[in-house]
Amino acid sequence: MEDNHQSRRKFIANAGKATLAVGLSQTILPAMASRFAAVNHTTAIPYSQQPLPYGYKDLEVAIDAMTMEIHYTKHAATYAKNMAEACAAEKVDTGAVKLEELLGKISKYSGKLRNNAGGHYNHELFWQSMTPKGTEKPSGKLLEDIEKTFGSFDAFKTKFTDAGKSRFGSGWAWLIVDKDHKLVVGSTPNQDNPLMDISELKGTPLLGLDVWEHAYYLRYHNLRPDYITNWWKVVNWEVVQKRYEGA
Ligand code: MN3
Repeated sequence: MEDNHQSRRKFIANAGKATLAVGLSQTILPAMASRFAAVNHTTAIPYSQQPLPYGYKDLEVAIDAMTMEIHYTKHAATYAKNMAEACAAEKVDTGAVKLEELLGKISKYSGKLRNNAGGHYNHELFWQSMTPKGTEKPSGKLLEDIEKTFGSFDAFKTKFTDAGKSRFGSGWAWLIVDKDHKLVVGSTPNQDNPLMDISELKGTPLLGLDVWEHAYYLRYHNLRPDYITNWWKVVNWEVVQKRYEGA
């Protein structure tokens, strides 16, 4: 079982490298790319929308297939497209400046770039942070530090859930590592995020939750707290742990 898992991971990693190397992701390998997307969770998020690492219906325990499809193909795709337009118009050299660096000096750019680069980054992080094989909690150093910082894992969950519930209007709830390498829970409005120089909450995102109505309205209607409660079932703690190790 473990061997299968290992070799599948290796295959996924290699398939991803090959796909990137020859640029086939948009041409002859779309099905493969969407099923075996290679995601290096500790490196930068690219400027283009990446294939989902699961199918639209695979997170049904928390998010319905139609919401996933519309969210990914319409909302998130539009952020990526508008970000590209704004980068071109504002002469951002996307080959030289990482998306994370751009967000760090976003106050120098337009509102269009702020909203759409934020939207793109946030959604890419969000898709990676979920899995059909969600585990109840992380392990190792991350779990230890969460317990140390917030008192217990349940206390952390409550704090994060409250951050999402109480974010007025649209926005995101976050678990981040701040500049002193402390774990912090908070939220940001609209498509802002903790990498932005204009953000009150500042640090490296480990886990982000989209609390815009488009993320849950079809199934949960006005019941944002129910959406958050179910969302915990699909959190990819393995990915969050890797981000923590790399932060
Ligand atoms: Mn969204």
